[in-house]
Amino acid sequence: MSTAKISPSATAISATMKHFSLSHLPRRTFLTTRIRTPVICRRPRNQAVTICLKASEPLQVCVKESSTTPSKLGDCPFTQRVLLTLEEKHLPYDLKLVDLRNKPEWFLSISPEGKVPLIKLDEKWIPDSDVITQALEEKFPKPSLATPPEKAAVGSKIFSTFIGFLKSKDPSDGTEQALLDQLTALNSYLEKNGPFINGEAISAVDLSLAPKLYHLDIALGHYKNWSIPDSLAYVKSYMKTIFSRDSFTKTRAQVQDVIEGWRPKVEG
Ligand SMILES: N[C@@H](CCC(=O)N[C@@H](CS)C(=O)NCC(=O)O)C(=O)O
Repeated sequence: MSTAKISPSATAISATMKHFSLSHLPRRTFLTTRIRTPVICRRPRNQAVTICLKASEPLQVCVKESSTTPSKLGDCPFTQRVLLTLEEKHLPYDLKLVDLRNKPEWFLSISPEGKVPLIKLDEKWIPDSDVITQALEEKFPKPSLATPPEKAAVGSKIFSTFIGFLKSKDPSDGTEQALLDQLTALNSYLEKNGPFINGEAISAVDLSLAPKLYHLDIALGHYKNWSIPDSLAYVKSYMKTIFSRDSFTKTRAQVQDVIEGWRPKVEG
């Protein structure tokens, strides 16, 4: 089992300090202290809420190992969604890289379905990015990444229509148009409500959609020489904004991994 220690990026740390008003601490105190998870300690009624620091071990996350570069993160968009959530919430974590082509016994014993991502919370291994991100939101509510329920399905058909088009061998079967329809709907939505799906702030629905758009961009570019039309300027700008965040650059798969990861679907 390979393990990679990950701490939140410098920006994330400084955002944490700002968010929890810790910037008054002497710089040396913060830098020589292990990254800690801030928790809110509630005082009795009518008194101010205070912030205290509680030492916390990094969270353990099982992720796909790269198929092209040993000991590197692989290309799973569901895993990236979980890692993005950890980064945006400034939570430290350790990666446990799993070779999914040759699943080890220790992994199968904690993941009956044999799938990543998997996270250890309160001594229990939890599978599925939907469940994991919901559990993280409940356990670590600040900063909030909650998406209002009425916006949670925005863009939700893009991934399946992308796969349909990617696998298609018949240019006139309507799969390209189906994808374009979904991207056009997202473009109109972002034009009215953006820059993020929930408006000014990034939220869980963006962290789910962005890794899928990243895969779409690379895989369709490589296998079909296709790119999102320039006319969908709000989608393009949305992707650019999210792809350039520290959380995204730190957790994204390598381009070659994405290409190799989709090869069986294209050739199969
Ligand atoms: N619904 C799951 C899907 C997870 C998933 O499909 N993971 C893939 C990697 S991207 C996997 O572990 N595949 C291994 C296998 O099916 O053997 C989630 O949201 O976490």
